[in-house]
Amino acid sequence: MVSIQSKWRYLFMFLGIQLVVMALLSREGYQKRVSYFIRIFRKPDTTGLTGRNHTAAGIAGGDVYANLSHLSKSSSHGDGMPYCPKTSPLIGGPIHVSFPSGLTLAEVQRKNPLVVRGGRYRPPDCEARHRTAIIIPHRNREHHLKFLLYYLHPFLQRQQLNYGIYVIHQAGNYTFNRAKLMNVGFREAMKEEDWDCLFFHDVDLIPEDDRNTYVCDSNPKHAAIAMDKFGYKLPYKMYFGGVSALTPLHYLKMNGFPNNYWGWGGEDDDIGVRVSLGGMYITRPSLKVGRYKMIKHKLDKGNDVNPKRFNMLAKTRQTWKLDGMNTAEYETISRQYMPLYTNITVNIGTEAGLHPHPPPPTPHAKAAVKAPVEVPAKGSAKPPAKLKESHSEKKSTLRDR
Ligand code: UDH
Ligand code: NGS
Repeated sequence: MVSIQSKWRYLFMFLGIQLVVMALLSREGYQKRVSYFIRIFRKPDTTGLTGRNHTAAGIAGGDVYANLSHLSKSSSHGDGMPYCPKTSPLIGGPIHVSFPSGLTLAEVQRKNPLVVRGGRYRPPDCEARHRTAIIIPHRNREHHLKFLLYYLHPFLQRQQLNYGIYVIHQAGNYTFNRAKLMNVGFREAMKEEDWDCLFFHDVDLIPEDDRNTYVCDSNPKHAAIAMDKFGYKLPYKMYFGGVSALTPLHYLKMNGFPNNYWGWGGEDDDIGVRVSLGGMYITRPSLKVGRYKMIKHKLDKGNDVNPKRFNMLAKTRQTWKLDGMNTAEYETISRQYMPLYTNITVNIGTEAGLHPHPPPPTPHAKAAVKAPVEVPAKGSAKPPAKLKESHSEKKSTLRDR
């Protein structure tokens, strides 16, 4: 019969072996699995002092800047660097997202010392396996942009990506056009670098889990599958809004995005339809990982609901080859390499085109033209109000607030 004493001995021996196995696994690089077991035995932290917190759905979130402090500027970027591991060891899972007042772009810059001019980054200690461009359509959302940059930079660094952030800023006050700005972003980003993946990213969506990797799949990916505003569920099966990821090949196969959705709504559904018209299908991360918090806001001035969107959507099958990347016309007003992003300000025109013809003169105006008038002095005539040359537009670029 086995005595109680020897039972304890066997139990201690068993636990000892477990510890040795865990130590060995940890040395071999299985830290994630080991830390999973450790977490099971550890009591949950309730103090909140470690930067952990609980989101509305009860998932613990860590500080997005944890894991990054050891990366230093001094690490050299040589030719013979090894590739980064397939799964980044810096990934930590759920991220705590909040929007404290008083955050400045200068503070975001200070917290991201390895980000260089134009919002570009490469891991300092290994050769990135992926090159990802983030394209953000933008107008009058500087406050949201600041928060997105605060979270996105460390999020992408934890994924050991070679990345660049592009803000595509619509000039003027004419109705907003999200999808056309994405076409601009695609073309302008690809001019600069051979990106292998492009993330089309609303400015007000903050990712809440860094296992949602900003890397492309073999088919177009809808990353924002679980938003807080939809109760962390997909609102409908074909939803393709918020954040999506395409390779340049995917983008070209579907002729990019439509240029003719002016105002709110429908353009993301059109893009979703284009995916299947281009012979592809939508992939998604899991609901657990593809989580986003939206910065609350109302519908913007200059982005009224588009009443034509349902009629247009009904015709995507007929229009997708005639309107898209192949017909995207715009004028680049400025390209600024800011410390945390590249800002591209563009004139995308209106439904009537880039330089719509002036309306025909009214009978009253015709009469005025016929009447003999005094000839203005040389040089006093006003130049046409072309956005490209407009000084005020140049001034409307983003600044630290
Ligand atoms: N955006 C701007 N400025 C604008 C409008 C839109 O930067 O003036 C960009 C921004 O990146 C934003 C994205 O376009 O995240 C999408 O626009 P949105 O946030 O207005 O769209 P969303 O559907 O929110 O997320 C709409 C709020 C209420 C709509 C109710 C309609 N029934
Ligand atoms: C659909 C819109 C999409 C929009 C989605 C979510 O109805 O553009 O709602 O909207 N499609 C049409 O209007 C045809 S949201 O709840 O974010 O305001 O993205």
